Amino acid sequence: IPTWTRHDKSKGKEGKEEGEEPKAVPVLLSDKVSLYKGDITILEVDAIVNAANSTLLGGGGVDGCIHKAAGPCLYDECHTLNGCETGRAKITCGYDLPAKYVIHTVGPVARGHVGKAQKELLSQCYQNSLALVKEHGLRSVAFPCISTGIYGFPNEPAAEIALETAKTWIKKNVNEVDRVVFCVFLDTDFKIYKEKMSRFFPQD
Ligand code: AR6
Repeated sequence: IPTWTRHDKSKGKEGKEEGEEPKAVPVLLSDKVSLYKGDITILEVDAIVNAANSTLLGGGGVDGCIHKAAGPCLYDECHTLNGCETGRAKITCGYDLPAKYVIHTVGPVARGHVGKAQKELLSQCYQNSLALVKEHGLRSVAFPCISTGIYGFPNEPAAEIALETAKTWIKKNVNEVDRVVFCVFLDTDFKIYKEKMSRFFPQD
């Protein structure tokens, strides 16, 4: 019997027949993930993830958008954090964002070349961000396509790593999270994720 369970929706409101104990059936991992194309700063989730740099003091890309939308208090809090190593993650409040928290992670610089070390570091970004979600009792989180902009990690392998890492983590921590959103910004990423999500998170 799998460790992740849910009530069977086909068995009515309470997920069970009259007088019957609810049956443990496997949770569909696809129920826990979403693909969204657009600006991550408008998402009303418990946490959005920022693709930051090791200073945590802002920059361009999604980092710039998040700081602009969150307001100057985000910078002030980031200033107290003493930076962040590549592959690690740190959490702050969300301030003026609809998201309650921002999880800042630092992706590897790839500039088109991906070796084993960069792949592992990118996977660590997702793992360490999800670990903070669990540690702080958060239920929903949205990820941008970490490292695939200014840091130049090729889009397709980056998507594979994001989906594989999230899948493995959700399987192990299925009761710890309600929703993981993959927030893509570019048409190319939307196409890549749409195709790959049905493979990593099949509907049945
Ligand atoms: N919402 C969602 N995704 C976005 C947004 C947005 N508002 N804006 C851009 N993206 P990047 P990196 C996408 O360059 O490669 C910063 O200067 C973008 O299209 O933001 O990890 C930091 O300070 C791409 O798909 O992050 C670092 O110095 C994805 O976000 C450096 O850039 C990531 O692109 C980090 O580079």
